[in-house]
Amino acid sequence: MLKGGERLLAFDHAVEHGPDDYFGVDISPERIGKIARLMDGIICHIGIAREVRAKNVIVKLSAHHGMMKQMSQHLVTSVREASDVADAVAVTLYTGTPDDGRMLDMVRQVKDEAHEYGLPLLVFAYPRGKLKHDRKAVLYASRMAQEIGADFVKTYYLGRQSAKEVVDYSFRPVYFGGGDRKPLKKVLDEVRHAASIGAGVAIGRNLWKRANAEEVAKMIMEA
Ligand code: FBP
Repeated sequence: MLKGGERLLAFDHAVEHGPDDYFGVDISPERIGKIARLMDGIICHIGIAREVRAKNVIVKLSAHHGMMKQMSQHLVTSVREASDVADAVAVTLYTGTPDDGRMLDMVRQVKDEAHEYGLPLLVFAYPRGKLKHDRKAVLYASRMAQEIGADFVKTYYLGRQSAKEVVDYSFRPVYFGGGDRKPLKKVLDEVRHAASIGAGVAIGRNLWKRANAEEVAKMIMEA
């Protein structure tokens, strides 16, 4: 059961980003599952969720894919379908996009159904467009997600000051994403900092893209 503060593997990139992210990397469910089991759990889409076992399986119900013209997320999995394998469900809300009103409707629908099934809802609160990596936009999105009923929120780590602000203004557990490939020392520093302010992490590319991902997973768990 998710409590907050966990160190999770994020693996939705084969949907959200596409081959540019994973070409040449072993993303078999066997390898992804192995990495997830070294962590506190995994956030992934239903296809992978059916193939892996982990302490916490958080099924992402909404998707955007790299060939879509519009920055929007659409429901691709129902709560009922996810409930066979999920410990929690997740949707992404892209704030500041032309379609964000519809994504708010999606949050309402999913939240209602998830709670009927006794599943907590994690909202990826992600500003998009010019404000994608703007401190105030990240703070706004993550606080708003909680006020509209998210049980957990995940957003961008934009440095120590921003992360602290996000947590200070939160009344639900926060997870920070890992972001694009960066030096391992930086990843571990961010994990430590997140933990020091009571937040968890959900790390994707900085973990599964590394040839020594299993070793890195252990380092992240021990950091
Ligand atoms: P990363 O650690 O690879 O950034 O993964 C975390 C994550 O939240 C993924 O779940 C998601 O696909 C990605 O970040 C979103 O990143 P971006 O904003 O670059 O599309």
